[in-house]
Amino acid sequence: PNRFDGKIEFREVSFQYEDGDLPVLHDISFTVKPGETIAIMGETGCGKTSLINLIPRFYEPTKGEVRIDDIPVQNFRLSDLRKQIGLATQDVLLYSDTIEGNIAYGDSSIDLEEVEKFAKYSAASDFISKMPEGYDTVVGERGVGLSGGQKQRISLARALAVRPSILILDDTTSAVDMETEKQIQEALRHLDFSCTKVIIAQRISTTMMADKILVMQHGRI
Ligand code: DGT
Ligand code: MG
Repeated sequence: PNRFDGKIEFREVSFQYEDGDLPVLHDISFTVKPGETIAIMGETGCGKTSLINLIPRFYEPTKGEVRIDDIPVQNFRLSDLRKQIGLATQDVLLYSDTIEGNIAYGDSSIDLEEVEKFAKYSAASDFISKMPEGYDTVVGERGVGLSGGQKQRISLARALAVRPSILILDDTTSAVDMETEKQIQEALRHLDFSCTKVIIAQRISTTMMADKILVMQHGRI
């Protein structure tokens, strides 16, 4: 399909890393309806990142099944599955490239106007426009240094720029202040495309507006 409706379903999913000696996810079942926002909370090490990594199939469940739009994820071609998922990972990776290049990374057909729009959604446009070369500023290993919160916002803009039918944010606003975060939450609610959101966060202020909050402990909901 060109776009997923965005229903996500976990059916009794358990998962263990191949080199691990214990399962890190136990019997996880939940459903997210198309367009809903689900938040995942829980102490460090409880399995949040491991759980979301099963959606784009970075790993396969040891038991159970993950479905999107009622189809098991392993039935999609990997490229078809992944191009519909916008993911901002917990460890932000910026390429040695301009800010524009970093945001448009997922799609070479995105023009500057679009890039600016996604930067606005992610509350990054203000600090970008204050940089000496704006969107042409080179960042990453060989470029100017950015703060943790600035990097997170660029990574969020990149995840949005593919107009994903599923958006996954892993601790993506942990390093931004509360006021900026509020702007981001507000923008996420008014995207100009339909999108199911999976948001991992520590702060209740980030997850408060979700349709559903999963609280995890020791690999269980
Ligand atoms: P966070 O990000 O600190 O809030 O923690 P979570 O909730 O994202 O935890 P997660 O899913 O990274 O880790 C869950 C458990 O799995 C924890 O005991 C560490 C272990 N684990 C994570 N990644 C790997 C891996 O690549 N290999 C192995 N063997 N274990 C891993
Ligand atoms: Mg994590």
